Amino acid sequence: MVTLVCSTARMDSPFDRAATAAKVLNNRVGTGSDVAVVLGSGWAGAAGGLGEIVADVPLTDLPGVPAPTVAGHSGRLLRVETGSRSVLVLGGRNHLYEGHPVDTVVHTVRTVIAAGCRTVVLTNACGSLVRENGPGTPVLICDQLNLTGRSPMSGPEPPPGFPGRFCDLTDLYSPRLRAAALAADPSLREGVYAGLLGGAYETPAEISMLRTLGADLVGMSTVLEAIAARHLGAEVAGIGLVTNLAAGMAGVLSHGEVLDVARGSTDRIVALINALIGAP
Ligand code: 8IG
Repeated sequence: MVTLVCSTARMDSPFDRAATAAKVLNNRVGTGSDVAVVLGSGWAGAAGGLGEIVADVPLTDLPGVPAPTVAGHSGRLLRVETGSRSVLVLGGRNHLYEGHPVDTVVHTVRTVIAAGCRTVVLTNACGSLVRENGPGTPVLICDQLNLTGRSPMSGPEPPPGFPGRFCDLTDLYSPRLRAAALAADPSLREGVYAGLLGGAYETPAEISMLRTLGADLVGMSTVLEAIAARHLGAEVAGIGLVTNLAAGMAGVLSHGEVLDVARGSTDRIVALINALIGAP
């Protein structure tokens, strides 16, 4: 009886669910991918610029991935060959504000790492607290404030064979990858990304608070995926594409404008992703 309970708990671990999804992934698109790129709202146009698309399946074909509910995500999982790297491009993500638990939010990132990816590039659309970094500016994420009140390292201790939960986040965003991006695009700005639960955008008072806390960018994604990826030993990079100045700094915020701005910046962000993944 006791054994049965334990083995059920073991099977139920989010890490095991990711391993199961990784087997399905490798069956569908082939093994040997080295890099995963998660595309945020409005970034879908970047996928084709990375290389030759050799596989294209719905993200929801992976067990445990719920359908995305947010406009601006393709919902596709692509395998792209750049010449030097084999890249999994995730055209969408699941957010806390959609009502998903933290393990669901980080499931695709854990899955691509279980499938063999050692580098994870997280992209998003976000607000900027820095007036000089206006709409259309990509900002390299150098560090983060996880203000979601959640962590992918909460819950039962990771099962045997996985690192313990108390992972070091000193170099969460890889200094090596940041240097590569800055070498390729010396005018690139860096910033601290504050990740909130979201749903609604912030109030101006909340933006003042976030500025005091050291935030340069604000959004509703990325921070949990970054922690989950680093915990599993991946090298992590992040790029926030500013689509609006944060609340109280300009007019009112609308998701439609967000998507328009993102589409206009495709070439620069494709070049940035290529620099991060070491592609020609
Ligand atoms: I795009 O101003 C985008 N996403 N929290 N605040 C938050 N998320 C965002 C914002 C913003 N803009």
